[in-house]
Order: sequence, then structure tokens, then C-alpha cells
Amino acid sequence: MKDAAPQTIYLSDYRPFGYLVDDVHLTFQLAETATRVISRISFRPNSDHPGEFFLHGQEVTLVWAKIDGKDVTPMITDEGLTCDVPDGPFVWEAEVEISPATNTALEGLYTSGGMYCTQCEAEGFRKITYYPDRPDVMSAFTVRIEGDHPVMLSNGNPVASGEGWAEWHDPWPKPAYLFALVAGDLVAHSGTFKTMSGKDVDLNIYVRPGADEDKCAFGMEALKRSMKWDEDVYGREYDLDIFNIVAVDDFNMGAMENKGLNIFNSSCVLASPETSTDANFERIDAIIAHEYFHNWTGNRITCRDWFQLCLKEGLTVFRDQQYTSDQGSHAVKRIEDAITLRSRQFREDGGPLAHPVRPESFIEINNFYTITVYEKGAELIGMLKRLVGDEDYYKALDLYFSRHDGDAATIEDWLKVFEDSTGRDLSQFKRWYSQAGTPRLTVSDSYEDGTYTLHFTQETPPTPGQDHKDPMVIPIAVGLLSQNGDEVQPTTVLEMTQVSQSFSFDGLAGKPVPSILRDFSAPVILQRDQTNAERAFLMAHDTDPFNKWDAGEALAREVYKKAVTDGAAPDKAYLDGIAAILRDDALDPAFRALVLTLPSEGDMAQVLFDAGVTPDPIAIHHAGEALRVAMAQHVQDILPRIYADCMNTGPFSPDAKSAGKRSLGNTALGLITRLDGGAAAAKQFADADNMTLQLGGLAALLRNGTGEEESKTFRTQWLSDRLVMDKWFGLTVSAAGPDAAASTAQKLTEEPDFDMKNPNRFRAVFGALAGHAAGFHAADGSAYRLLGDWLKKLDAINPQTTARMSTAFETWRRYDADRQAQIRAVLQDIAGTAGLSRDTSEMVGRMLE
Ligand code: B3K
Ligand code: ZN
Repeated sequence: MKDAAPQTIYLSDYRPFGYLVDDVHLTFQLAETATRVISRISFRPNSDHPGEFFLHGQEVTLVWAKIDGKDVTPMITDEGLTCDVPDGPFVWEAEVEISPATNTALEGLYTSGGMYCTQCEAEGFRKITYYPDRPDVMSAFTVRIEGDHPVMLSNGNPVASGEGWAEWHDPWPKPAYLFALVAGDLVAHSGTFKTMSGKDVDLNIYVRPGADEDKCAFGMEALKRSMKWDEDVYGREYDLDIFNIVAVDDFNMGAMENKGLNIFNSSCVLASPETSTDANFERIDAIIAHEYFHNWTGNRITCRDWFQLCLKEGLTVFRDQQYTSDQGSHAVKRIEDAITLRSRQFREDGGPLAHPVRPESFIEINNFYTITVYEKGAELIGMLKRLVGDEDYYKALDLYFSRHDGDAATIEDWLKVFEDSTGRDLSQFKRWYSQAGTPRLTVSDSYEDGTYTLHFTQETPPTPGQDHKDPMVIPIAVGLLSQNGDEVQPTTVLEMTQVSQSFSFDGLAGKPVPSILRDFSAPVILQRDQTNAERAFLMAHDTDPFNKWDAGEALAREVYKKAVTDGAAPDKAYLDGIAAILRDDALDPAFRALVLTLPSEGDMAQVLFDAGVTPDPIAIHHAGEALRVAMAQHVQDILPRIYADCMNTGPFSPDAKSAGKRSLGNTALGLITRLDGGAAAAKQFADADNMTLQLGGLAALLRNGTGEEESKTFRTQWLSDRLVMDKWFGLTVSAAGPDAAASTAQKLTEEPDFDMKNPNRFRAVFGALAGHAAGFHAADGSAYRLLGDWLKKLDAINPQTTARMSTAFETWRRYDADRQAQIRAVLQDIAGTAGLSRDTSEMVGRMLE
């Protein structure tokens, strides 16, 4: 358990460490509950920044310590130790004992299914041995592993091995958070990659022997594609002889970029057509790319301190987004990213957990691996690229890599390379890193004598700790269409810097229709008075695919809102709009599927709240269901043809084009099921030879209130495949009716294969419950209490996952007084739990503030 009297850490308090580390040698004598870690570390005083000798250490038992070969007795606290040290360079040696098998928090060294593995970011290394566990302390590492395991891995290159031992050396100086060790009975799926300078790199994906061995081929190809892409697009070459990936079942997040030894949640690397959906394939491809790209943006150039987390995460997310775009459709990827950003990041930015992309204080850094740091962080890179242009962007990146290779860098360093390489002043742009909250961009227009003017006003609402906001630099990509739908002004980027600003376009033959914020050129909320007819016009004519989709999305929100507030039947402009898109075979099927998908119930709660209406999640749910029936009826003449076309994909391939067809097919099936009672879905389920179609069939049936038999068949068929079972657990909750969601989740926790220690399984059940807006917000508060009770139990086992899942409550102030009172009581109950972790108490405290 972590310190229960938490301390706030401030960016402004940053001081370099008083010592430099020249070399680290670690020996691990593995044993389940009594692993010995013997460290030998060469320190030297940091003459530029003299300071105290303090080594972090938590939950480690010191056996002995020596300095320059002589026994010492350090002063030990819960957080680490201090010791009198010589004035010059010295060698610190220590032996500690740790217990991997009882480490359920999954930080530091732990066991998962009999395999030893590590997770050190952000501050897990201090649970392995005493060390200056901060990202600005970097060193080469040599690691010896002793134990009776067929495979024993660490960072860098293998040096030597023998019966019961293996030695690894990582020549690249790295902070402790990138340390990794794996040992167990594993098999490798191997490959090779020839780098741009002709070096051969051995590639391995390690899994447990058995069923997982057949699920590595896609990951291996994804790794090779990523390596090639980073050479082609960013000129980045891999720098070790070997690159290993290991799949682990018990993991708190997706994956970890440890130098040369990436550790992956098995759900983010193992794939096969029979067991993985297209969404799984796309996510696996992106995460393998993301972790690989960290080798340069994160590992070769790391962060000076954890406040700079977005330096590596925002940039690496941006790079993986570019990569995914290049594998398929830029427009579809941009729409998917905007959907995620708007529904999850805007929600965070607008609630009690709002924080800047570069926070200025934290209690537990693990609580700041957020969608704001990652995805909004990536949007900032995208805006920079849009502002300076592609050529200058890559020029600045070249300078970043050459100037800061080997550094622990800051956001100031990052912006400086752009300033130095482009001559731009980015001091105003920097506000994006320090101001929390989503800017509202209000627009009006005027037209006179061939001149069309757009008037913009920006405003960022107050967020916790930040009442006043200064104006941001906002790149607004704009195009103009004539009234007959021709483009009269191709996309141009307007650079807004003031609170209010106008931009004019001359020489027009008539008043144009504006297409604003094309390609979602800035992470802002655009507010404008628009009629449904104008939205339908853009949906039909906009040449920018993002805005074409977004016009349909705006129309859908409007129609959906009216259905909730007035019980209104959908505007024909919307129904005709989606019919036209559906019918247009020139459009990418994946794009058409997105247009046909209604905003989520959670998003609609926010839409209503923003319109001054207290959202009723149950009413939203029923209005959405009615709307889907109306949509299905309106397009029923074309659905069979579209569905048949989409089912005709030939042998399975996870490529973006085939996946797009299946996506449209499943979307069409959802509508068809509302008309045929489930006949087509049952047939698809029975005939399916891949998980996308099998799960699509099952989901359509369950969401229609049938499919009980198919659900049983599915459970029996896949009982021994834990990743498929996670899907079944999740779908069973998310497809339950609003009244049954909580009781269904509760019942699932009684199943023999529900294991709360496994984050994937816990998230499958309770993530689905939290994501089921109508079920989670059931008026009797049962779902709130159920989640609260389970979070209290989980906190004693795994604080990190508990804290993350507590964000299910972050929107609580949107709802009516009864629901607010129920949620407040649950949050207070959690907050009052004896021994609550630092992680969860920080999150719950912020939500209650
Ligand atoms: N860097 C890791 C995340 C570590 C999370 C620690 N709580 C994975 C990633 O972003 O690539
Ligand atoms: Zn990352």
C-alpha cells in the first residue's frame, strides 16, 4: 500500500539530482516470494547541481548495503533511503528482497500466469531496488538473471547465457522507468528486419506455449511495417541487434515501451481472424507502432520529469495516428480520433478532472496518463504541423532528434526546435500546454459586394485552479462552397490569435456556404447557428470528408436531441442525408458506417446538458432506439443490397478496405435486425468464419433483446480463450437492457472465470457497465453502488486500475439532484475507506472537490 498521507509534487520545484550514474549492474535471483536483487551502481557527484543522496525504494527489504566495499547503514523511510557518501565518485552496492508473486498492483516485478515480468513506468523501479527513480537519471544497464526458466530477457542485447542464468547489456543510457525483465516458459515467434543502413535486427514475439503461438503473425508484420514506416517518414533507424515483445495477461494498460523489450497486454498483441475483431487488429497495429515509435520519441529522447509526459506521449500518439492513416484512410482515422477526443477528452476537460496537457502538480503521476496528455497532446502536435507546414515540421523534427538525442528534455526544448528552425515565436502557442479546458469557437458571418467575412470569437471556460484563460492560437482550416455545391475557396488555414477576429474572402460571385474547421484542425468546440438544411447541404456537398461526416453528425445530434426533448420524429433532411450517403458506392464503406452511427448516449447527455437540459439517460436510450428504427425503415429498400455487398469480402484479410466493408455490413445488420427480428443476424452468427462477423451477429441479436441461445453457444465455443471471453463478458453487460445492466454485471462476477485480479476481465465487466449510460445511471443507483463496492475491493489489490476506473463518475454533476446525491454518497464512501490508496484518494478527492 502506498503512503496514505499524500504529498503534492510541483513542476516549479524541479531540481536535478545531485549525483550522476555512470553504470548500473543488477543481478536477479528469481524466487516467487523472495527474489533477491543485488545492485552495483557507480555514482559521481553532479558538480553543476550538488544535492542530497537519496535513493527511492518502496516495499523492498534491504538485506545489506555497501559503499566502496564497506558496509553502511542507511536511514530508511517508506519512500527510500539516504546515506553518508564520499565527496568523489563511489560505488553503491545493495541486496534487497522482494516478493513478485504477491505483487497484485502489477507495478515493479510481478508474476502473471507463472511468468515473471515488470512494469516500471512511471515509478515502479523503486519497488525493485533502491535507485534514483526519476526520468532525468540515465545510465547504461547490465543485468544478470538467475533462475530456472527457459527464457530470461532484459533490455538491450544478449551478452552471455548458461544453465540457469542469462546476461544482457543495454548500451543506451536510459532512465529506470524503461527497465524490463521477463522470465518464464515462453516460445518465440521470430522474424528479422534489415534496417535502412543494412543492419539485421532479430525480432521476437514471446508468448506462452500453446494456443497463443498461432496469434503472433499479425503482430510481427505490424512491427516490421512500423520499423519501415519510421525510417521512411521520420528517418529513424532501430539501434539494437534485437527487438523483443512479450505478451502478458495481467497488465494495467495496453503496452510498455521498455528499451528493446516491449511488454504488451496480451489483448494488444495477440490476433487471429477467428478470435479478433477488425477493431482489435487496428488497435494492435497502432499499439505495436506506438511502442516501437517510442524508441526515438521517449527512449532516445526522454522526459526530464513526469510533468513533461506529453513530450513523449503526445508526439508518439501523433506518430501512431499518422501511421494508421497511412495504412488505410486518412479521413476515417481522423473521424475516429475526433469521436474519441470529443467524447472522452472534452468530457475530461469539462469536468472536475480537467488538467493542462502539461500539468503543474500531481499527487500520483499514474493518474495523469490521461486522454488529455495523450490525445490532446497529439492534437497540439497536429496543430503545430498545420501551422508551420509539412516541410518545416519534418525539418524541426530532424533538429529535435539531432539536438536532443540522449537528453531528458522538456516542452520548452521541444518548442525551441520549432522556433529555431522556422523563426516563429511560439510563446502564445505554448498556452495550449498550460491552459486546461476546451476552447469554444463561436462563428458568425456576413457578405457584402463579393466579400465574405467570417467573425470568430474564442472563449475557454474556467477549469479547476484556472479561472482566467488567455486567447489561444487556433488554426482554423476553412473552405467555401457556392450555393450549388461547387468549391469556390479550397482549404486555407486561418490563424486566429485574438479573442475576436475576422477573416475576409474577396471576389465571390455570391454568398458562399462555409466549411469550417476542416479535418478537425483544432481541438475546439465550434458553436454556430446553423439550420438542418445547411447541415444537410454540407453533408451532401462538402469536399472535406471530415466536415462532410461532421455535418451529418451535427444533424444527428440535433435530431436526437429533439427526439429526447420533444419526442419529435426525425427531420427528413437527416434521413434523406444518410440514405444518400449509404447509397453512394463511391464513398468508402468505413466512412459510410461512421455516418450511419448515431452519437453515443454519453455524448447526447453532454449535448443536452450544454443546451441547458438535465439529461435523463433512460430517455436518451429510448429515443436512440426509436431513432434507429426510423432510420432502418427509411433505408429499408437499400439495406439488403448494401449488406449483401459488404458480406462479399472473399477470404478474410484485416486490411482497412476489407475491414471497412465488414464495418458497414455490421452497421447495416444492426438496422436490418430492427426490421427482421434477428433472422439475418442469426444467420451471420451461424455462418461467420471470423470474430468481426460472429460478434457482430451476436451483438445485433442481444441488442434486439434476443440471442440467448447464441450467447450460450459463443460462451461454450470460446470458454478457453480468455481474450474472446473478455469480449463476451463486456458484450453481455453492454447489451443488457437499462434495468438489467447492474444485475447482469453482478451476476457475471459470480462466474468461475471472473477474476478481479486480472485488469482485462475487471474492465470487461465494469468498463462495460460504466459505458452503458442508461444502465449505469439507472434511477435506483444500483449500478453506482455496485461499481463503488467493487472499486473499494479492487483498490486493496490494484490501486492503478481502481483509480482509472473511478473516472466513470467524473460526469456526475451533469445529472439530476437524485443521481448526484447517489453518486456523491458512493464517492464519499470510497473516499472514507480505510487504507485507500494514494491513486484512488487523489481521483475521488478531485471529483468531489
Ligand atoms: N508509456 C506507457 C504507459 C505507462 C503507464 C504508466 N501508468 C505506455 C505507452 O504510452 O506507450
Ligand atoms: Zn506511449
